[in-house]
Amino acid sequence: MEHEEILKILKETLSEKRYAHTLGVADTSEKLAIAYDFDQKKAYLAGLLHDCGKYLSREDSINLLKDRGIELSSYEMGNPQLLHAKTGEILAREKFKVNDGEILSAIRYHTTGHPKMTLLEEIVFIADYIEPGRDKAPNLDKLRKLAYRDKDLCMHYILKDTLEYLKNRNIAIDPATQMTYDYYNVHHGEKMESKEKIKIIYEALSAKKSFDIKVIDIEEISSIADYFVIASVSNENQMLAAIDEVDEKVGKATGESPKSEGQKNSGWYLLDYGDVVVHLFREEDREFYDLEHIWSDGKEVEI
Ligand code: DGI
Ligand code: FE
Ligand code: FE
Repeated sequence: MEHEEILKILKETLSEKRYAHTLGVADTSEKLAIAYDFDQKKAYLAGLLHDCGKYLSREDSINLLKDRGIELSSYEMGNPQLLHAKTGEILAREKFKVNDGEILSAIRYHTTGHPKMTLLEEIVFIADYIEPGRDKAPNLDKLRKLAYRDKDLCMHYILKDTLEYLKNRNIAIDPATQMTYDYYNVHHGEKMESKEKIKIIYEALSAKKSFDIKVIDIEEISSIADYFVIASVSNENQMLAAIDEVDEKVGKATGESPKSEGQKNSGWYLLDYGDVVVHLFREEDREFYDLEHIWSDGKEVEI
């Protein structure tokens, strides 16, 4: 369905306030998509439709969901707020003719989230919270900036504030929301640990004259590791010194020893810490293997 037609239907069915919010979420989703290298059109459409189920009454929502054979938890039965995510998915598919599974699940999970969300689900979830029309939540100024810098930390804070809000008002917390918070809490913690480790590696490499040090976040695109650290050395001595220094400093800080691959006297040596993999190259080999190019879908991290 064309955007114009979607906008027309949304304008007719949603309240004026909800419609303005919808445009804000679509717009913010598009901006976040640019920041995180995601399909902007898809993000815009997901944002546009995320609350399309909102106009249905509690009764109509329950009937629609029952009719489509969708089970409802006691939390959903007790909190009409929670129903519009699932009805939204149905309406997006049936009324607005969306058949993109990524968009549909972004709508479905936009209220509670779930552990390990997809990038589009995170984009819509964050946009829903920070779009310009929102003014009630605490920390909005901070979150509006953070969203573009560190989405995982932003997810963590949004969920934390949401849980706090629900607790203060004695509103039942859906286990899905709690599980989402728990996931981002740990996940963010793990990322912090990786970043600490990367700092130590960076310092060790610099101290031994390695150069052109690059850190690439490959978490979204590979299960090999979360980060690659790539560095160049000029000769075999520098290679040996860099390997020893990284091994020693990380070992001291975390107690870990890396799995290693490659010959120390060759042009490519690898220290694998699981979450972080360090690639040491002689200059000419770095050019030859061109890892940066192969992993160019990853995001470069500034140290
Ligand atoms: O539809 P919006 O207002 O734009 O935003 P939303 O879909 O995130 O819904 C927000 C509402 O949902 C807000 O009042 C808090 C509520 N909510 C989020 N998680 C839970 C929840 N309500 C309950 N009962 N339990 C939850 O876990
Ligand atoms: Fe919503
Ligand atoms: Fe919303």
